[in-house]
Amino acid sequence: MKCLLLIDIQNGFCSGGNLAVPDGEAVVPVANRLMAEGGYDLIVASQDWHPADHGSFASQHPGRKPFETGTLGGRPQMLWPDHCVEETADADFHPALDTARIDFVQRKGMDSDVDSYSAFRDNDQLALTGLADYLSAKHVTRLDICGLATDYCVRFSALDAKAMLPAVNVRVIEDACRGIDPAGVEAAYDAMAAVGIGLVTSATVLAEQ
Ligand code: VGL
Ligand code: ZN
Repeated sequence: MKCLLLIDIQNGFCSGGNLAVPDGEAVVPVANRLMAEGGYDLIVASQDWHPADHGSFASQHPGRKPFETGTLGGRPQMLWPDHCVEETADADFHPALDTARIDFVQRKGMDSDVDSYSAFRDNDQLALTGLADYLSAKHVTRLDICGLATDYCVRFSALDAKAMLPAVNVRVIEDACRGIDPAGVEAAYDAMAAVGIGLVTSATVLAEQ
């Protein structure tokens, strides 16, 4: 079973969103083409889905500003602008994303007391979302990952996929990802390569058909 995992292709991470990733919406047509022509048996999308008082928001830390480092649950935490608040337009998938092709949506980040970059588990690695069990039950053997943001949720989702599903061939589709910080993107790709996550382009994936 070949699965495509789309990470957080939401309004909040695209132009006009509360935590806009530079050029974030550029991943939408690539993701749509991959869903339509990539030969996937299963398509899963993650959705950052925070309560309005989420502890990763700078607004919850008096005197602190977005993009400063604070603490959450005793761990260093990048403080973000309020983003992807549940049931708001910021948390919706980008309107041009072909959501009719998505088989399963994995929400994450609902616990105010811990952030969850990965679609598989919280940043403290305690609570699991259940996505690893879901993919195992579907007998997924190849997992291709793309979306937003390369240096946060794509990075930690890919690393967790590799760690939690050791039998699965995990790849990241680079031209279907965009990141927040160029140095962070480079570090993310280095960390992925170091554990054997394949880096491919959508052209390579489409040519496999
Ligand atoms: C993300 C920061 C905070 C992401 C989510 O989707 O990469 N980044 N929440
Ligand atoms: Zn978030």
